[in-house]
Amino acid sequence: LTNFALYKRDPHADIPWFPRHISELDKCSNCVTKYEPTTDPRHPGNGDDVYIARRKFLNDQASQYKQRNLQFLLDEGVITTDRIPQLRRINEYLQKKTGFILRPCSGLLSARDFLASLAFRVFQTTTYLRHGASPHHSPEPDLIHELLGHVPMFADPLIAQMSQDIGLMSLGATDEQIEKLATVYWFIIEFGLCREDGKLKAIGAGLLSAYGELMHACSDVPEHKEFDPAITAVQKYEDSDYQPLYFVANSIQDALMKLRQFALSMERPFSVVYNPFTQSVEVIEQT
Ligand code: NLE
Ligand code: FE2
Repeated sequence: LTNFALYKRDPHADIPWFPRHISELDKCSNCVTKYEPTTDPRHPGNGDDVYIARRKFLNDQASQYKQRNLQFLLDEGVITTDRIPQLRRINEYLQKKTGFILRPCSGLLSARDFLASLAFRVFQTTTYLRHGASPHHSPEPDLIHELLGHVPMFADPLIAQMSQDIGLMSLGATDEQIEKLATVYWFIIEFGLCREDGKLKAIGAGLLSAYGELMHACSDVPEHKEFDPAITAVQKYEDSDYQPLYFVANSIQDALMKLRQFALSMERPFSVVYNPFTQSVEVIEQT
């Protein structure tokens, strides 16, 4: 019992934040300053301006370092500049990261079918390329959008979870609920923004694959509203041109939590659990 007490949790204690995924080490880079050559005469470089400038340059670069999934895809040779990768190769990569897989689809799917596949961590993907006349923006998904927009994001555990959650919520939902879920998907997974260090950053795949719209989204031109699934779900969206309005999340984690809160408000006479061992959805009826 005394041993057990070591692990007893005080529900009121503030638990210090700690990283739960390797990517969160981006947040573990606070430096303690001990010997500062600019001011500390004990530092051998004190007074050496060239040394101090070079040291600062390298430190500034290191502080900007982020684990980026796109960089991993490039480093591992999954995405290269000289050829289009096979879905099989992308899938090997995604399977290791989050279990997501891409499967080819032959055009625009109904929202119901598209969302249902997300419940299984399957992403239906187009395989043709956008027309060369407009490389910075395509009104419809294409291979560039899927590979450079979605794939790095599906390698992120929280985005993968958020996508699957939307998928699970869609199973057996009414037409009206599907419409809302497709709209939330649109505004967060396709065109979502989030704040990082006071700056707007894109998390949506539709922005990451469209340089032109990305610049527009982070400028003062469009309207920005706080991401709130209940409000976002009923917002009209633009699918042929740049969005006039974007929703901004505090963080991907916060967006996921809000989405789960929203899920509780959606009535459905049963709930579902995904069983990854059998790759099936188990339906739990309310009794
Ligand atoms: N506008 C995006 C692009 O150019 O990559 C595609 C959006 C698909 C919803
Ligand atoms: Fe997309």
